[in-house]
Amino acid sequence: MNFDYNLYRQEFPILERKINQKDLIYFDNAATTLKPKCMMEEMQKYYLMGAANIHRAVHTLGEEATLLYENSRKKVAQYIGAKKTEEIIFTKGTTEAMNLLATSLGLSFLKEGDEVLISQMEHHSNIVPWQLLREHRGIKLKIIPMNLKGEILIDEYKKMLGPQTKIVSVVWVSNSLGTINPIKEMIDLAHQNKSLFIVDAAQAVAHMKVDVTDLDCDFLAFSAHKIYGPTGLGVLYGKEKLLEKMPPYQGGGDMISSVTFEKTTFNTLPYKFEAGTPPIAEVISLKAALEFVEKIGLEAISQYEHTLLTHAENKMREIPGISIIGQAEKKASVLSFISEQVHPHDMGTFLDQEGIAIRTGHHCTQPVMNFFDIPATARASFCFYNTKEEIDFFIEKVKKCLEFFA
Ligand code: C6P
Repeated sequence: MNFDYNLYRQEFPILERKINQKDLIYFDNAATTLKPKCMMEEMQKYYLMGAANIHRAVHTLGEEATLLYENSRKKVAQYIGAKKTEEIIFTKGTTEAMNLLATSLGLSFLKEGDEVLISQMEHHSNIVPWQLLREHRGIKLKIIPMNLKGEILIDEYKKMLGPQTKIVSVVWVSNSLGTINPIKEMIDLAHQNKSLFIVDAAQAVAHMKVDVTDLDCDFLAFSAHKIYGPTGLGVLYGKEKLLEKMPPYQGGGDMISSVTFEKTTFNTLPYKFEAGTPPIAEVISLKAALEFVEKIGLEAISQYEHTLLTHAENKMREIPGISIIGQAEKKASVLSFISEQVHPHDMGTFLDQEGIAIRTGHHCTQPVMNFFDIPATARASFCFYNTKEEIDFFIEKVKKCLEFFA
């Protein structure tokens, strides 16, 4: 396929940087993507020419800012196929979205003995909030197992669904293994069992089409910074009829309809869940990031990234002593690996000297590391501004690193 990455690389000035006197090769896209100029221009425009608060002022600047903020909500709704803007809630990130759900949904829908199913490959942000709820509510947390390739065992999942299963919450694309889970099939099965389904789309949203209406998920969360947007911002999609029934997660300005010392009534959706002054500049600039991705086209992006991943995996398999962690049939963007001789942190430090940024560690998925009985992996994660030439250079340096430590 012909994908002209040079067209898009120009949008990322950071790619001109030298790191340790070498051209930067950025392979840490799963941690956070680089930021395009078009997104930063929107943020700068707001701060320099329009920095008013939203939903509060009658003056022109306030109305302009409110319009831009709400236009961004419309963009997000359209981008993920939500039917209504009321179903889009801005949060601090995927993590906050998960905490909101575990708290608000947990406290309103769950009682002692109810079960929440999560998978073996969840990020800590889809484990710990449920454990906190378990302390308060006495719910049961059950773990859907996976195989050694890093694939969820669907037959086991089917068996685990039962009358007590109230919520299933699963990652769509694993950040430490790259596995693309069969999320639609899992949602259908949960719904046949009358369970609600939450999708962690943090690693999916920049790499594949997300359509919440087609998926029919009840909730879906992602972080703006993983899709070329700003940090400190996330999105929680929820079905309106469920969000309506849920209590607010935080109290403060903007989320109320009226307040007296005796009683407070709450604002309508989505404002009920957006207490206080939100990250206005970030929300406004997310629209530009999503439009940028749409301009390139998700179909083209995912095809191109797939060729990068296949190329990298094929080359990696040729290196003696290296094992790829996460060998699912369906994968996106992530290549986790370990070496018999070199600790991942040493590998990361060595590669950094060559200008290559990868992530090393447990990737906030310690249960995944425990499952494979390893302390950490080295992880290269790709996106559309990466190239096969960068991968070839990276592979050469991985080999050099092994030689160095031998
Ligand atoms: N994964 C990584 O390097 P926040 O931090 O709220 O933006 O996203 C949390 C999160 C939730 N789910 C998945 C699948 C994720 O990958 C992440 C963030 C980063 O893999 C930082 S640990």
